Amino acid sequence: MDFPFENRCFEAQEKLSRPELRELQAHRLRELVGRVANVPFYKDAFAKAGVNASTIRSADDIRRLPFTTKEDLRQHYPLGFLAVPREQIARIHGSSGTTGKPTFVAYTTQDVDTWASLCARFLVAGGLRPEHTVHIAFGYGLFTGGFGLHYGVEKVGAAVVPASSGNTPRQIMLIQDLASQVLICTPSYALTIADCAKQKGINPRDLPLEFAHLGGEPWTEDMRHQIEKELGILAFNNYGLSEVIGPGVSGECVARTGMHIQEDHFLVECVNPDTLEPVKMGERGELVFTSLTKQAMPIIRYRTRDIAALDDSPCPCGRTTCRMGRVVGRTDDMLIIRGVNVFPSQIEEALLRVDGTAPHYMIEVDRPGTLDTVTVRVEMTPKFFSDSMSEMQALHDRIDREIHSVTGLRMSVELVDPQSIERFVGKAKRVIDRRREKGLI
Ligand code: DLL
Repeated sequence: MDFPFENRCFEAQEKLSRPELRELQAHRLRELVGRVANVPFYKDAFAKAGVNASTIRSADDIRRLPFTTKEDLRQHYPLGFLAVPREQIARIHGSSGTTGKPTFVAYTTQDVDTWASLCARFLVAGGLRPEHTVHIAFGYGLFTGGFGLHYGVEKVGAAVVPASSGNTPRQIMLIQDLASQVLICTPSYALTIADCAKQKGINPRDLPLEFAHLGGEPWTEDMRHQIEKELGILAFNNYGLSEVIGPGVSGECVARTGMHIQEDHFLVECVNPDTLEPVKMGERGELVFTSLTKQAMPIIRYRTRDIAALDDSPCPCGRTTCRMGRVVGRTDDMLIIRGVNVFPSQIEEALLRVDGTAPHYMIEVDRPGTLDTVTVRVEMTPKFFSDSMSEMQALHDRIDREIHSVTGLRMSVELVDPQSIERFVGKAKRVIDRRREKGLI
């Protein structure tokens, strides 16, 4: 499908020459180091490393600065990383911690405005125009997805339908009745919408949607094809995390060859998570971001735990910013099964290669004796479900082979009824690790 918009809408800072960009980054980094000098964590860390604003001469000097981890943020709960007086805070969001308390992030009025502009930028890069109506099905709350994208869409001048999450049948009614052309949510929720439409007897391809900006969780290229086929749309990927700003860190342009990182605001590094040394351009590593322009709670060298590769080759769209590939997993999501490293996304990739399965699955890892076991429960599509036993066995064997070829491991595959795996309105949860519950890892 051809993208229906020309792609000439970008800001000058998205196409700086590399030396110009590095100079701007150096300047902003120097200012940043000065601005956070009174944050207790950075004050101590800078003193230990013997750095201050005057020692920052180039963007490469980032490597002399300390890393910041989620644990550091937890230790300074709730707002110990604040770099401005409390009265300057205009907004507080929180990251979706799976356990315990959230990690809070604060914004000044100017931060909120910068954030909106960054979201607007990637939305425009992926085709959003003022004449569109945009359905946002991200939760509005502490999570940065809803409000972040909301203000971005407003900045572009398009109409927002702030549907928030939940009640999928009602979401479908809103999309139909308000004729939204653009959908904003997680990739898994886009599929839930397609599923629910089918159950209501509506062909999801007949919905008015033309394209979607999806993010907030890992997904595969096969999942993109599935979403595009089911809903008859183009699906764009965008990435971000609360600690750095929220959505707006990077997003795909119409060329869809990786997500352009908004490098005038974020300095990116890709490091080996064990040695913390930079990996070669194009190699996968852990992404590390420094927020160069945030005022309320800037962060230096934040270790995201997200594994992806960077790509600095020219993009046909004309933007000169470096792109990041899909996040293949998180260092803390990586399963070590009988000594082999496996990301849930590899299992998803294998499942989506097999016709007859739906992209709804759950991975359960256990260690009943001394060996790890993995059970992959995967939904069959309704058509396959009604077919003969021998066809089901063949389907089972195909999945088994694909998983083995992608991961190198044998896993036990269970085909389950259509609609029997839980659907998620926010981020999908795909893994249950009983070993963790039993205190074995
Ligand atoms: O998920 C921010 C966001 C909202 C981004 C909406 C895009 C759209 P957190 O809740 O802090 O913030 O979770 C951040 O989600 O470290 C990644 O592991 C994951 N993530 C976000 N976007 C993507 C993506 C928001 N496009 C964490 N692909 C990050 C893969 C993603 N993983």
